[in-house]
Amino acid sequence: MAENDARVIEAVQADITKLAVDAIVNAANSSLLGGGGVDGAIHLAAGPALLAECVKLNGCPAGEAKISGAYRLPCKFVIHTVGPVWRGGGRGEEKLLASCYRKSLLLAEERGLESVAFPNISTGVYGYPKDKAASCAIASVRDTLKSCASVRRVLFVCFDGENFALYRKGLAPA
Ligand code: AR6
Repeated sequence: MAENDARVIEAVQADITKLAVDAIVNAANSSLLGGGGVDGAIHLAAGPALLAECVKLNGCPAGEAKISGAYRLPCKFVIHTVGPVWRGGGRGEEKLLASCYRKSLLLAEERGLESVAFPNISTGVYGYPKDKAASCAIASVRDTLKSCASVRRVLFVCFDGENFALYRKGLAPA
C-alpha cells in the first residue's frame, strides 16, 4: 500500500527467511543466541556463522535492536530485536514493542538500507495479542518512517492467516 510517493508499507504472507530485502528483522530473545519460532528459522537458514557473530553482540535488552550479517540468507543484514513478553499489558509492553520497530528502522536508516522486512514480533512464544501488536507495529512504523530518508519499503511478513488479515485491514486506506 502506498503511504506517499516515496514510501511503501505492505503486508505479505511468507517465510521471512526467503526474502531478498536489505534487512530482515529477527524476533530474538535477550541472549541473541537463537531460539525457536522465527529466530530458529533465521539461524537455521543463515548457518552457524550467524550464531558466531551473535555471540559477539553481547545480548540485547527488550525494546532495543542490533545488526549482524546475513550469511546464507538471501537478504543483506539481520536486525535482531527483542520484543516484550506479554504480561497483561500493564508492564510497558506497548512502549517496548513500538520501540522494537522504531529502533530496528533507525538501525537500517543508519546503514543506508532501503528495504526492511519485519515478522510479527512478540505474537508467538511471547504471547502478545495479535490485534494489539498489529496496531502498535503499524503506528510505530508509520511514525518512524517520517524521519527516515533511506528506508523506503517496509514489509510486514505474516506467517499465519490471522496476522495477515489484521495487517491488511490495518494498512487499508481509511
Ligand atoms: N517467517 C515469518 N514469520 C515467522 C516464521 C518465519 N519463518 N516463523 C515463525 N514466524 P516467535 P516471539 C512468526 O515465537 O513471540 C524465540 O524462541 C510466528 O508465527 O518466533 O517474539 C526467540 O528466541 C509469530 O507470528 O517470536 C524468543 O525466545 C512471529 O513469527 C521468543 O521466541 C513471532 O513468533 C520470541 O518470541
